Amino acid sequence: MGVFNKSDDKYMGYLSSINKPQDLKKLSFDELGILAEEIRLFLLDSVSKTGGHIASNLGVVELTLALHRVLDTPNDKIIWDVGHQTYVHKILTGRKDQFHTLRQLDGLAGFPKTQESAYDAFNTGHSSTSVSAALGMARARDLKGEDYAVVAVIGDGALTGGMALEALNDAGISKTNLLIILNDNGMSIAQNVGGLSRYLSRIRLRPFYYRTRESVQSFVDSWPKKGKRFRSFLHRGKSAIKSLFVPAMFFEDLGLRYYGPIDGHNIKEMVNAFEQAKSMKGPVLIHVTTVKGKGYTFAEKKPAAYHGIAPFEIETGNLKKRGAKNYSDIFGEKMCELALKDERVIAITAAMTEGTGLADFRSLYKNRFFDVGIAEQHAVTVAAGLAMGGTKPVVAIYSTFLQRAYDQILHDVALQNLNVVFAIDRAGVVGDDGETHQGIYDISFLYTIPNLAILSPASPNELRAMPEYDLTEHQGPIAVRYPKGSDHEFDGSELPFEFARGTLLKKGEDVTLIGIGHMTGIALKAAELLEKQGVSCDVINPRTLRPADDELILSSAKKTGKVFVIGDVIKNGGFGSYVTELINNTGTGAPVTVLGLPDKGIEHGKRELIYKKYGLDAEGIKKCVMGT
Ligand SMILES: Cc1ncc(C[n+]2csc(CCOP(=O)(O)OP(=O)(O)O)c2C)c(N)n1
Repeated sequence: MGVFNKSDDKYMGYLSSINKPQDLKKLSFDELGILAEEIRLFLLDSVSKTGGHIASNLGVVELTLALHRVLDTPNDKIIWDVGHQTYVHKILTGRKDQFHTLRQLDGLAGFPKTQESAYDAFNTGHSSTSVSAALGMARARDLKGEDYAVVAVIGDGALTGGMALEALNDAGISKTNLLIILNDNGMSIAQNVGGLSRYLSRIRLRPFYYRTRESVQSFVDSWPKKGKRFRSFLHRGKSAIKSLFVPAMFFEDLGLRYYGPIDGHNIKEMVNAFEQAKSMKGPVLIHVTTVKGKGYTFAEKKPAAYHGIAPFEIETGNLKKRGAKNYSDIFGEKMCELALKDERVIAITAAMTEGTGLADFRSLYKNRFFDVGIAEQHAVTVAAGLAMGGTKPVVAIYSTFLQRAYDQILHDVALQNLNVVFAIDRAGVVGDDGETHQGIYDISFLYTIPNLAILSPASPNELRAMPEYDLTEHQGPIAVRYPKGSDHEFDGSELPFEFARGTLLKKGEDVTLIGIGHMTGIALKAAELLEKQGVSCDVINPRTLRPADDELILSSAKKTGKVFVIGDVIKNGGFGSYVTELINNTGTGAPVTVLGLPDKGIEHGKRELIYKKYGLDAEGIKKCVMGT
C-alpha cells in the first residue's frame, strides 16, 4: 500500500461518529474496514506532527477495533503491554479530539494512564508486565465474585521479557478466565531475537486455524482410557498427534488454550475468535499476526526507524528536523573504536541496539555483540558472566529500564566487584515519554550499590573519554550515565578526564553551584544571571559522582558558605544527599540546597518545559539562589 493521500476526505465519515467503543457495535465489518483506513490517516496526520510510536499503532488498528467491538469496556479490562500501541484505543475511547496534544505537557500521555481515562485499566510503559497485571486483576475479580473480562495484549517482543514467562507459568495453572492476545509482528523495536521468537516464526509458517485445534482435541479425547500401559501409550500418541496439528504446544503444555495464528488485519476473523474465547473457561491465548507499520510504506519497510519517531513529513517519511550528534552516537562511535583496539570488548543490549547507538558495533563486531531481547536482568548477569570469563563487557541500557536489574547489578556484579561497565542512556528527564520512562532515579538507587563508581558527563563530547577510562584503567563495576539527545550549554571536552576529580569551571565568592551531568551547563547559565544580580558563583562540574571530588566540593563550600546541587533527578538519596552529608559531617557549616525533582512521578512534556515547571532552568535556579 502506498502513502496515504491526506486530502482524501472520503474516509473521514465513520471516524467522526465514533466517540465511544459502543459506537463500533453499529458498524458492519465492511464499515469497520473503512474505519480502519480512516484511523490510519488520522494517526499519520497527527503523529507526524507530535512524534510518537507510529509503527506499532498502525499495526494494531484492526486488532483494537476487534477488541472494542467484542468487549464491553470499561467494564471489561484491557491491559496493553508496554502501552506504546494504545493510540487507536485512545482514539476510540473518547480522546480523539485531544489526540493532537499527545505527549505534550498537560496533554494526552503516550501510554495508558488510569488517571487519564476509565478505559485505561492499568498503567504500563515498561515491557512484559501485562499478563501478570491481568492475572492479578482476574484473581481479584474472582475473589470478589465479580464478572467482567480481563484481556492482556502482549507483543512478541514483550514476550522475550522474563516477567512475561513467569506470568504465563502462573496463568497456566490458574483456572481463572483470562484472555491473552499475542500480537506477533516478528519485531521488537528492531527484528525480534531469541529462541522464542524463532518458535513463533515457525508457528506463523504453519497457519492452522483455531477450529483445527478443537477438532484435534475432541478426536484425541475420544480415544479409550482403559489399561495403564495402554493409557500411557495413548497419552504419548495423543501428544504426538496434537503436536502435529496444534501449532503451539508450548503454550498448551503450560496450561493455556491456544488459538491461532489468526490474521490480525482481518476484523471479522478476530471478532469471531474473541467472542468464542470470551465465553470459555480458564486462560486462553490467541495468537494474532500483524504487520508493524501496516499501511504506511515507509514504516512497513523500516519498522524500527518508525517505532518511536520525532515529527516527520508524511510524503517523504523524513524527519522534520535532524539533530546534532547525540550522546548515544558518541557512545556507539567510542565503542567501535575501543573494540578495534581490544578484542575483549563486548557490547550487550536489551533490545535497544539503535536507541543506544550500537548499530555500527553490531555490524562490525557481530561475535562480540549480544542483543538479549527485552531482558535487562539477564543482560546484566550475562555481563557478569562475561566479566568473570575475562572479557570486558559493556551493558548499554536506558536509565529507566535498568531499574529492572537492580538486584543483578548488586548481587551478580557489584558484590563480586566485577569489571562490568554500565552505559546508562536516557538518564535524567526524557520528556515526551513521561512518567514511566524518566531516568530520574538511577543515581539514587545506584548510590546504594557497593563498589560501584558513577560518572556523569556534562556534554556529548565530555562523554568521549569515559568509556575509554572505564575499559582500560578502572577496576570494578562502573556506570556512566548520560542524557537523551545532544543539548548542552557547555562543551568541557578540552579538560582532560580524571577519575574522581571534578572541574571548577567558574570562580566566585558568594555561592557554589554544582551541576550533575548536563545540568552543569544550565548552572553556568544561572551563574551568568546571578552575576547580573551581584552574586558571584563557583560552578563545579563533578564529572565523577561516586567517588566524588570531596576536596574540591569542601574547599568551595568553605569559601562561599552556600551550596546548591542541581540535577534533573529525584532529590532523595542521590548525589545531593551525598554532598549534604559530606558538608555536614566535616563541620563546614555551609547550608546545602538540593534542586531536583519532587518525590512523585514526573509527567510527560518537552524537557525544557519540565525543567521550567520544576525550577530547573537557569531562571528557576537563579530564583532559588536569590530566595525569590
Ligand atoms: C523493560 C523495557 N525495556 C525496553 C523497553 C523499550 N521498548 C519499548 S517497545 C519495545 C519493543 C516491543 O516489541 P513488541 O512487544 O513486539 O511490540 P511492537 O512494538 O512490536 O508492537 C521495546 C524494546 C521497554 N518499554 N521496557
